Amino acid sequence: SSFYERYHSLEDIYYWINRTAHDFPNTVKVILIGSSYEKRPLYVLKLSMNDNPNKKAMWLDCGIHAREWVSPAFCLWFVHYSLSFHQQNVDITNILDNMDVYILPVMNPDGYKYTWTTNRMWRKNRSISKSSGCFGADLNRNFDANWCTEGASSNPCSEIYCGAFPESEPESQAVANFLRSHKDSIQLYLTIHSYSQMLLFPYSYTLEESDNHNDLLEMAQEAAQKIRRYYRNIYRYGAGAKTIYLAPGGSDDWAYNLGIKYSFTFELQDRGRYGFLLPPSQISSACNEALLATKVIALKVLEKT
Ligand code: 0X9
Ligand code: ZN
Repeated sequence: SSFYERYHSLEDIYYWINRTAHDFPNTVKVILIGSSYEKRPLYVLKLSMNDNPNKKAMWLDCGIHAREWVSPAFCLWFVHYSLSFHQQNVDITNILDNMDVYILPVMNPDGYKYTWTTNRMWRKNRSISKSSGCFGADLNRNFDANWCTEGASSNPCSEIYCGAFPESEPESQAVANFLRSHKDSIQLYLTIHSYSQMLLFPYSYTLEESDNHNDLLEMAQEAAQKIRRYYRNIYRYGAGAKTIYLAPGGSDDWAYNLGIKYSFTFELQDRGRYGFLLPPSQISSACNEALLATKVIALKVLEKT
């Protein structure tokens, strides 16, 4: 199997980031956007195919939740595909020629490391709550979007602990700061999770529909249809709160309210047979599906903006 059909340790991913930037000096830049609770760097790769940079951009993050290993695998897959098939595949060429892409391969490096060394099923980051002695806040409950209401927990020992206050965690704060300072160029926010095979969009913190609900629905539907047609796999789609559950403080809803009107959470394979323990032999099909959905949605954003 190739490098991209395996899971990689955090150290390998840092090495890969460095090597990728080194191998493609004209198109890949590494941006340090902050550091984790345990002081690991949070690196974003910027793919920019033109000499004069695009005004439009999209953001892609992976690995908010530590145990969802196929998520960082997708970020690596996407970067590799983009660098290999620009000028070969019309869709990725069109996307990269018209928007810059920011990729954060591992938003939660401390948690990811912990799943490799100590507890494969860890979800949260690794900040300690002194009062309880429990570790970790759920970074996807820590954003300032109806923070810590129904669907999150204020108990530091819970798997869905919202943190002490919005953006209390250095990982979510780094992402929020970067998006705030680039919100005029970024039109599409994409965040990758697993598992359950869903294409979700705002809102997740309320049952109310977003302003451009029908646009988002149409985009997710086309992506799901293409996955069904080309890969014979079923993805559900819809607003988060109505499709899975109410869950406030998520990055997708926060990015949407910031003004990034195309905002999606992908839940990749599978539907529960292996769950978070998706075998490496399924990485390629999981990533190809997610890549197809990413292309469909990014191309639609280019049409609409
Ligand atoms: O609950 C979550 O954070 C996500 N599901 S997961 O199983 N990967 O944990 C869904 C996130 C959907 N979006 C928001 N809740 N904002
Ligand atoms: Zn997740």
